[in-house]
Order: sequence, then structure tokens, then C-alpha cells
Amino acid sequence: MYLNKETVTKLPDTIKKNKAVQRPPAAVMHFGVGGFHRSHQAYALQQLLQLDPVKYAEWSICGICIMPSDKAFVERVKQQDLLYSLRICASGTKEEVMVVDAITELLFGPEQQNEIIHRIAAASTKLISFTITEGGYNIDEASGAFNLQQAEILNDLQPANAAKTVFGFLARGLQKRMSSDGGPITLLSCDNIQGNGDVLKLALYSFVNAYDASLITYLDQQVSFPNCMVDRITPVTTAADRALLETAYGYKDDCLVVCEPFFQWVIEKEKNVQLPPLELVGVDLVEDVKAYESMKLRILNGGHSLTGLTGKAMGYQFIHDAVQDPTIAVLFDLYNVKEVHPSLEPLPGVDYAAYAAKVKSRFANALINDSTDRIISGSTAKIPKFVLPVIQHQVSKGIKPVTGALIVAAWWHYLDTQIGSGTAIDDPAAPEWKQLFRENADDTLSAFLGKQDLFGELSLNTLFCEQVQLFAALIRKHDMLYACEQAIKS
Ligand code: CS2
Repeated sequence: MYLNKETVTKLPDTIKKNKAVQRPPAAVMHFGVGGFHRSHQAYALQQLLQLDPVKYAEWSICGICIMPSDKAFVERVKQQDLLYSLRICASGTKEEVMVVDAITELLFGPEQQNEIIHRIAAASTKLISFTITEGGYNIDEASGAFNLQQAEILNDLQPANAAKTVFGFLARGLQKRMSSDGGPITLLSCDNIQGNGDVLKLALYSFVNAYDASLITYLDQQVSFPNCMVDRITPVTTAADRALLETAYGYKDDCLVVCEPFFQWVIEKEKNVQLPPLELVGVDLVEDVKAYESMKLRILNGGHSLTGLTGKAMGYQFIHDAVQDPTIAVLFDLYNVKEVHPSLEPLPGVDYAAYAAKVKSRFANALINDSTDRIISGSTAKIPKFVLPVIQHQVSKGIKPVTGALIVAAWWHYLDTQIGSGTAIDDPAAPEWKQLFRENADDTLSAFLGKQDLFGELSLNTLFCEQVQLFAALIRKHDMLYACEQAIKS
């Protein structure tokens, strides 16, 4: 039995579900309906809809998928009447499974151009949120500017063309909203990047400037871009997860999402921002979110990169096994205490040591089966945001980076071994890395460290480069375990 509107009523009582109610058009549009959106923002709205299904009925989601490759997903979810299960796995306690019905509409960009544009313009739409990945903002890492030369952006800059990118859709929709007096709107980036609202704003303003500069005044007056910090570990759902759901609960769900119990969402309070009353479902509204973002990106995400990269090289397939390796566990603590915490501004009421300890216990959750491969994937976009700021802080004070440099060396080692053995690298920058390493086969490390578009000034910093070279040599001559032990001793 597959999950859908009819079968949902037959599911066991242990599965939480909302009563079906008539809902007005969704007030939220969301670009990028991946696993993380469904375990995090859709989960929060689901809680709100549960709190008062009538009062908050408008705060459901119209999901937007714009990539041609999303077609199969769109069809799968539609077959299930847009319902999906969320399995929240906790060690030691009973797991919780719920059927989420917060997504009430789903539009597919390549086939529903006009519907999406109309929807952005509609006065009933009050909030547009985004999980389009770090790369989706199309910001050039080296210059920090929006890349107007990218092929799909060039396509979208021509008003007669069908839009392919988020920015093409937004500009067309907001133009319509301006002329039809659709009213103010909030654009909320939920991607894992520092100042995600600022990044979205920079990207949209840059696009609009080149597309229709008369829209800028409208953006200034009617559109807000709050920053927010999002957190919930959401592994890639596997066939084994789907089989387990069927065995345990007696139904099939091809759109199942698995996640941990921990949930955090911290949103910047801004004047004129229209948001659902998310504070009622555990979302924090704060004056300034930057310090929360740095904490999360450096302790959790940087800690993930450390665990994933060293763990993979030591033969671990899962994060929960890697983080419980005695050497990695010690290194994780030392990295935090000696390198990460000093790089963070104090945050009133927050104890970084307690936060790091909690993160470590979350990583140890064996029930979510988070893989080292997922963590390593896309490292080219991750390491500069998760790890390099810690190293930059150290070298600016003349301090030798230790574990930070080891993470970078472990990343080089990963690229070098994958490319050397012809094994795939899950990273949009993979072709670039392959070419660089093959052209510099006699010294891949120098070529790697020489990438100024990635490492910036660190590329020329002796303190940093020498430390990475030291750890790379230890990994090569001995192994990852030995290099980690030396990092602990230094
Ligand atoms: C992970 C994140 O992809 C990664 O490297 O660190 O996906 C992490 O699981 C989330 O940010 C948790 O909120």
C-alpha cells in the first residue's frame, strides 16, 4: 500500500497525521523541495498547522522544482498526493513517524512557467523561501560578485525566454507583483551559508539590475531578506530506509525523509518582515543571527568535515562510527577547544563547549546512518565556509593552524586518491579538480594549495601552507590515523 490521501487514513495510530482540512492557497512558496526542506521548514509549518489547522491554514507550502532533473521527483510526490513521511530517529527513545501534509501544491518550472510567475505576484503569497544549495546563488567565490555570465543567467536575462533559474523566475514574478500591487513580501534563504539573506539579496539585486533596473525601488520598499540559521541533520534517504518503513508500519513511501530529533531555526527579526508565527513552534527570533551562523558553520559543519574526511580515509562509511573512533573523538574536542572556539565572538547565553558536546552526541546517532560520503560531497563549496574562517582567524594572530590544516590536508588526500584511482568525486567542481590534478601529477599538493580562488590569501601564507604540507606528508608516508595522532600531540 502506497501513501496517498486515501491510504493515510488507514495508517496505524502510532503515525502522527493532520486531519484533512480545506486549505486556502498556500502563503509560502518554496524553491528547492529536497530532503532538508522537508525535514526542517516544512516540518516547522506542519507543527503550526497542527497547532490550529483553521487559524493557520494559509501557512502551507507551494513547492517549486525548477531543475529538469526534478521531474521524476515531482511525479513521485504527486502520485502520493504530495504527502510524505518524516521518520525522526532518536537513540534510546522511540522513533517518531509523521505524515507531513504541509506541502499542498507543487509546480514544475520547465512545464509551469506562467503558474510560478503568477504565484509570485499573487497577494496571497507572503513568503518565498529557498534551499537552492550554496552554489545556487551563483556568487563567484574569488570576487564575491554575482556571475552574470553564467549560461542560464544569460538566458534568463532575456525577458522573452522561459526562465530557468530562481532569479529569472523571481524577477519576472516580482515585476508582475509590482504592477499588480501584490504587496510586501519576504524572501527567506534557508541555505547553510553565512548571511544567507544578504547573499540572496546581493544575487537578486545583481540580476534585477541587469534585467529591469526599474524594479530596484520596488525591492527596496517591498521586499525583505532576513538572515537565518537552520539546523537538522538529514541524511540521504536510502532504499533500506524505505524498506524498513514498510516492514515496521506496513506501507510504502517513495518520498520518505529520515532525520534526527534535533531541530533549530534562528531567524533575524527585521522590520516589515512577514512570517508565520514560527515562534509558536520553537523557532527563535533574534536581533542578529550572525554569531549563531558562525557557531553552527564552524562547530557543526566544520566538525562534520573533520569527521567525514578523516573517517573516510580510516575506512569508516558512517559518521556515527567515525566520531566514535577514539582518535577522531579526541581530535574533534581539541579542534573545538583550541581552534574553533577562540575564533568565535562570545554569544550571550550560549556555551560553545556544551554546544560542541551536543553536536558530537548528535553525530553519534547511529539510527540516522549519515554517511561520510554525504559529508565529503560538495567540499569545494563547504570547506571555504566551514573551515577556512577558523584558519584565517589563527594565521591573522600568527598562530599555527593544526587540526584546521589537517582537515585541508585530508581533503587534498581524498581528491588525490579518488582521482588517482579513477573513482568518482561527488562535487560540482569535480571536472576542474580532475584536470588540475592530472596536469600537475608530479605535485598535486602545490597545485591544490595554489588555488587562490578557493584559498584566497591563505594560498600565499607560509604558516598555513607548511602545516598542510606537513600533514599531507604524514598521511602519505604513514596513514590518516598517524597524522591525526601527530595533530593531537602538537
Ligand atoms: C553537513 C550538513 O553537508 C554537510 O557537510 O554538515 O548537511 C549538516 O548535516 C546540516 O547543516 C545540519 O543542519
